[in-house]
Amino acid sequence: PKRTLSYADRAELPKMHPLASKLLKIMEEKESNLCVSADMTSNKELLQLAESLGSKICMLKTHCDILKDFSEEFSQKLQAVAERHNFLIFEDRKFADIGNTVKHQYEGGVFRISSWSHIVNAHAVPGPGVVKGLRAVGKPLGRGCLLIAQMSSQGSLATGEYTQAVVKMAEENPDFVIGFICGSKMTEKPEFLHMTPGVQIKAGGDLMGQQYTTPEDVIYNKGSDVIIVGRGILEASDRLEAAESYRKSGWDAYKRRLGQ
Ligand code: 6AU
Repeated sequence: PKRTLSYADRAELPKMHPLASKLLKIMEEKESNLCVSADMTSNKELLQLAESLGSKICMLKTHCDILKDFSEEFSQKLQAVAERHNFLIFEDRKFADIGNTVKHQYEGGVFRISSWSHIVNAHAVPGPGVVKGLRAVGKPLGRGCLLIAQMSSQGSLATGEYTQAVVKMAEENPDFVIGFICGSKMTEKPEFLHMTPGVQIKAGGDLMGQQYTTPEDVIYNKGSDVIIVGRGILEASDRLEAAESYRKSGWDAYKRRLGQ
């Protein structure tokens, strides 16, 4: 077992970011470390998915720029579903520009991401200015950010020294950076959350470089905290049944990690 503290214990740590603490409490309460990647292309489909899987997940991840009919009304409805089912919203925007530009991309434009998404992610490639820009918008709203320390895709350049520099950037900005997108545990500091995409019940990949590992491997062997699952659930004939099966696998692996 790579981590001995429970999600509930970590939620109470004095230096824990309030948003990360909220997520950990949701995870414990719903017995779910599952984030569904809702990669849908219409508002209606996405809202239906959020409604039907809401009870199984701690977080719902969106790509708002693949929705053909995104609207403010949609984002309000999504927030209402998230409140009703008690999950957080994570817009997978992968910001990667200078501080001043990401500030505008986060706050404004058509999507007004900061107004509805609890969590966003960013590449660290521009340097700490990217965090500064996002923080200027997100911190007053109680939002949080994940830095992309590693990627699940084949041939990813986010490795080695780059990954280590991302971890350092997160540790230097704990008032806004709440964790990582990564394949395995990046830091011993229990305040940081580790979220891992590229998860399916069977290891493998797709035709465009995505690589999959299992919930058990991610949570038990690699010491990550949250599994992010898209097509493993979206392409199942019964999505609810698939979501329950990922929830259970992720939770069983977590219990095993705790030695229970
Ligand atoms: O389960 P899938 O392969 O259908 O979907 C995985 C989801 C997609 C990707 O955009 C995203 O996870 N993702 C990310 C994230 C979350 O930042 C990083 C990464 O390295 N790999 C990855 O697949 O919506």
